[in-house]
Amino acid sequence: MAMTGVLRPGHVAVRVLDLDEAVKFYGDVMGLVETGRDDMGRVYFKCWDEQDHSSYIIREAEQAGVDFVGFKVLDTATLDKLEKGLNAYGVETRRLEAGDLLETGERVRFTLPSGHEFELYAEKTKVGNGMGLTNPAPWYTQSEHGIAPVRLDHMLLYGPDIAKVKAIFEDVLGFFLVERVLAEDNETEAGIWLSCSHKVHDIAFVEYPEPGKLHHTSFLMDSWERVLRAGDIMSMNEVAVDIGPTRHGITRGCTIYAWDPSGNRFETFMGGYHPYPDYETITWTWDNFAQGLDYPQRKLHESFLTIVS
Ligand code: M3P
Ligand code: FE
Repeated sequence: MAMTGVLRPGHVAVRVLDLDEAVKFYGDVMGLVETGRDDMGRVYFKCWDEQDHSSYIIREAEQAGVDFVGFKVLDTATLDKLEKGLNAYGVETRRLEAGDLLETGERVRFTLPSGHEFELYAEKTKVGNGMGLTNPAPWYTQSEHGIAPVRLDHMLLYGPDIAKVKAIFEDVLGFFLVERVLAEDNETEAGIWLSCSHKVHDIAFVEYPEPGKLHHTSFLMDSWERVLRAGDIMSMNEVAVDIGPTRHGITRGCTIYAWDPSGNRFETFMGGYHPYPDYETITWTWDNFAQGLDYPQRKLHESFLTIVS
């Protein structure tokens, strides 16, 4: 697919209850690379194979959860065009100045009907993946440190009015609907999986009465063995695991879900398939949702469906 508009999830800013504990967890257990700290007390991380400065940003707060999600767009002309498109669609935006987020250009911020703060940006300093651009090695020490996901993959957000959220993503931001889960009425969408790329999803939403909630941030692993190794590392470090290792019916992703020490759920994920924008949407009916959630066990895990941060 020729990718010319919104490229990918670029960063997510998450609140943690104890910064030192979180820095240890994300640095040593998750194996993310710390790339900076700012005067607002935020700590910046990236996954080992990411080229841009940062993708996972934490700050200490009274409550866990997500502050904002940022998607990278192709260039500043695209940023301007998408901002105009949002405004014409009735979505109010504001600009956050370059440098407000370390090594990141101007951001166009808006609030989704689901209550999430969402932003687009075109520029972030490229720091490289540590292996250079000439005759690079396939991996290096950082790729073996801790769980060591390859990159930030997607996030699942819970909030109200996902039909309106879907309209913004489809009509203005150029995403397409890859999969959906229907509610008990077999008509209303209870969950939507949206892609702006060749990935099986770049972001997903589940209908939920409370606005602005985080279900999970997902990190890409490059093999099923690496997902199992992530599970080993979780156990060695007494990380609270929610479900898995297993496979979703939805997206066919292979996965483990666990919580960081503050109660923010994360996913170590691999697999799925590679949809094109002309693919037709796959639908999961309510009576089959247990398979959608956990294909081998066919189980509606209570904790997975009810706990958000
Ligand atoms: C994923 C995924 C639900 C399924 C979630 C699926 C909420 O997180 O990565 O495909 O049932
Ligand atoms: Fe996921």
